Amino acid sequence: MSPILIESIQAIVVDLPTIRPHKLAMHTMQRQTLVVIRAKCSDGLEGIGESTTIGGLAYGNESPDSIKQNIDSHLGRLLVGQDAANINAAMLRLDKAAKGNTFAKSGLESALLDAQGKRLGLPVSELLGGRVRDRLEVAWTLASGNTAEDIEEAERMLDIRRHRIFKLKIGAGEVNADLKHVIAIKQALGERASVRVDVNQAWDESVALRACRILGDNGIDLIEQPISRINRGGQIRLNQRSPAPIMADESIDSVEDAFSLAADGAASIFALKIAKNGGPRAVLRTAQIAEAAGVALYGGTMLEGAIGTLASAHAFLTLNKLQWGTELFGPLLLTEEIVTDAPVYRDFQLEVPRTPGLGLTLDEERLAFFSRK
Ligand code: MUC
Ligand code: MG
Repeated sequence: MSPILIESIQAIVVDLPTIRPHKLAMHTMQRQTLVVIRAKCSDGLEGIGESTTIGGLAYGNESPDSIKQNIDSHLGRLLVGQDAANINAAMLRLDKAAKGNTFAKSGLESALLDAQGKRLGLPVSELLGGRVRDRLEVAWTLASGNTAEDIEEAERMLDIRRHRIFKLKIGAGEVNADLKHVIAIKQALGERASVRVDVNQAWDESVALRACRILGDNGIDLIEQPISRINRGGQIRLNQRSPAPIMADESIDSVEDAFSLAADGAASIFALKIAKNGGPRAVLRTAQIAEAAGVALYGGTMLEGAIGTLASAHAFLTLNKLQWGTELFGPLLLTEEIVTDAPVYRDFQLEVPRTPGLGLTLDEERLAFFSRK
């Protein structure tokens, strides 16, 4: 039987409005830009994937424009004519020809998995070995930048039973003001919620040592990426001294980074992101390293829309342990959808479909409307 071939790869830049500005240490998002991948195959099936980052080049070293350019000029061409059903061979071909580019590779890997799932009539979670859960706990990020507004938003989320874990984005402001903001929110919510912070590398070690102690002593459950990803010695010392656990996010730019962080004891929790490892299969390699090293896991996001969110979710469903839940709330930050059925959030959890592939269908009209011309 002749193999089913990949016939074309398309990368489409899509700009979508958000429910409010989303304030991070390095950037304030006024909208979100997705790169949607379409992989057409010779059996008539199409796989969809997503390669999304935050704030152009503010977050990492790929931007929506560079992702599209590199897929159009290099990565897509390498895949055309290849066996669509052999995802190992396809991704190996990309890895041999292109260093890094994990965001672009993640969208491509997701699209190939979606197509293969549709072909075999299996959800992507089953292609990845099988799910051990059907739903995922989902945190919400409070990032309006205003304490009273954030408390109001958290209360609303608790009332409607959508979230009971809150992540606060800090680091842009003066440290004492940030600490006051976080502690006020924790005091307002008390034991009804888990409150965590993400500093997005904004502090140096001297600030972080004091701040982590204060946060831990005030009931903050987790501290994400307090200092630069480059300062490995500082990360190790903080991991030993902070009363609240330290999570690595930006420090993991590849599966190899995960290994060296684990070997050095530089974090006790890893944020798993398909975009930073090169896809749903690649992120599971980082998870396996963590599990072997006794590092706990959290299902992270790059604030992807429905496609990237479900590609992540299918992978996270297969993990033995996901001690810290997930933050797969990206679609809830957007006011518009480009798929026909939005992901379902209920009772603090995301429900992941059991339909073939990722379980999503593009809404062609909405996609055309929001695509960058
Ligand atoms: C990050 O650094 O974790 C994830 C949730 C959120 O609000 O921002 C992202 C990025
Ligand atoms: Mg983070």
